[in-house]
Amino acid sequence: MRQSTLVFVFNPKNQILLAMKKRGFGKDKWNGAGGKLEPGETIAQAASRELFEETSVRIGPAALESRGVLHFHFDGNPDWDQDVNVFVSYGYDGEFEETEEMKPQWFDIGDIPYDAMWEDDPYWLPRVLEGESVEFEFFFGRDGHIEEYAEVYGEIG
Ligand code: 6U4
Repeated sequence: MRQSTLVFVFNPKNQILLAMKKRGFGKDKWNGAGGKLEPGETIAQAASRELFEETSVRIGPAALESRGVLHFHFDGNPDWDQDVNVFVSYGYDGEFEETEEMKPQWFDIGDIPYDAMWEDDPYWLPRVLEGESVEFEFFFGRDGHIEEYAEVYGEIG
């Protein structure tokens, strides 16, 4: 399946950086930064590059902690199917800036705008916030809502 990335950065005030997607897939949703891999990249390199392109902050691939993978299936749109590799980072240098693609903003951990995020996020993001690694399968129906989901148990790298 197509590999994609998603990065959540935290600041010393224990706030999470979310960004409003301004165009394309997931438009008008708050989410971490991320996107597809380019040829020759590792997953962590793609995560680092997408974070920079979307928020103007550079966090090197080695400073991104892997927190699992989410397998998404979209009924009727198999070209949207993707394995989203989740990363977190607790350190960064510089200022997050709005870009063509995303508008970043800090949120208190207790104030995450789940209503304006992907419908799957409440299933796994709280677990990532607790320090866990997660693996799930999500099946979205043609109406854009989750039809079925399952946690995948096993070794997570
Ligand atoms: P390009 O072609 O670069 O403009 P890009 O903006 O990179 O596309 P895409 O499709 O590569 O978008 O990445 C989609 C982003 O949305 C990735 O960070 C993964 C994330 N994502 C996809 N489905 C998701 C879902 N169901 N829940 C979620 N994040 C999801 O929380």
